[in-house]
Amino acid sequence: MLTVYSDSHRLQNGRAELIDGTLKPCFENPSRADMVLTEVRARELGDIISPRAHGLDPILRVHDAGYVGFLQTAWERWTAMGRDYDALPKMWQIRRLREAIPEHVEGQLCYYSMDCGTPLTAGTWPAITAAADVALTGADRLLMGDRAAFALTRPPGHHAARDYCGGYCFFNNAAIAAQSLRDRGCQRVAILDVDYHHGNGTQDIFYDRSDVLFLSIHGDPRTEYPFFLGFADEKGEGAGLGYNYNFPLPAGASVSNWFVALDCALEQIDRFAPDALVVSLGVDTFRGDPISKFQLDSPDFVTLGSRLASAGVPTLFCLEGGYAVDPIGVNVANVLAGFNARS
Ligand code: OKP
Ligand code: ZN
Repeated sequence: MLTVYSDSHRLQNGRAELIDGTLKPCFENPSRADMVLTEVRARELGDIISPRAHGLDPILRVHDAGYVGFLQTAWERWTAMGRDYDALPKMWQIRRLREAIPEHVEGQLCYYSMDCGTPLTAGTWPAITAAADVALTGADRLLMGDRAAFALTRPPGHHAARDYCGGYCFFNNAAIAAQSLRDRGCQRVAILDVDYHHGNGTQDIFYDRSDVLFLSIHGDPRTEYPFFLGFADEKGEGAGLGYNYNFPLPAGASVSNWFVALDCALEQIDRFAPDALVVSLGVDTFRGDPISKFQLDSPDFVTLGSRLASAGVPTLFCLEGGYAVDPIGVNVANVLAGFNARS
């Protein structure tokens, strides 16, 4: 399986996030991608190529133009005010506050953010456009007939919705790739999100559509981030009713229960008979993950890859979470190797 990788991920390098009441180094940092790339190389899983630039059009198919424009100009506007530190929002347009988009860059930062853990930095724009290109170049390969491709996307994307960032995500790489596959000939695309956290952004983007099936297995939002979405009764709306599946599992759920949920998801994917499958591949389901509470062990990721291959659908993997940095490379490579062995 081919890997698409860009060094530009390094440009997203936030300084700190608020953890347990104090500022700590960001969990979502460049070393994550370094570990994954090193392991993919060592295991000789396939060629590693650079992305091709696809421009903003495929991003604008998924994201709001005002939001994209904000991300493109925010750092320049932020620093023009004499601020040389990471931009983080400190309030939200919550109930009964005015809905108008503020003019001030700080107001806009608040308006377009879901949380305060997603630092907008000097290099955010080049990093997130490169990540979208990584995903889109992976999609190119499926359209060329490849059985599968791995888009080593960083920062991740699945919490980013049409018009907001959050959960370390700015552009929804998986959604951009899925939409691009639709626009270039695939009739039906399924997105399976196996990250520990619910893919609220991806769900939001495709919620009213029947051409993109979204399924997510994740920690129950009654106790886990992102708290406000990811419940089992969210089934889609309008034409999309019946094309959204959430499999929330209690924090601490066993590995066997996790794989039961995976089988349920695969059954729905089989029924949907997609032309392509996009996997939002978070490996923060690992038992040693510092911010998550599932129990998968490294060999379980081989099983995951193998089961995904059994769907028999051209598959694009997009990297999402995974914060146990030392084993992240092994865990991701295990998924890809398990897939390769079965396909
Ligand atoms: C991103 B992805 C930490 C709060 C949690 C957000 C988690 C984002 C996860 N005190 N911070 O889905 O892996
Ligand atoms: Zn996650």
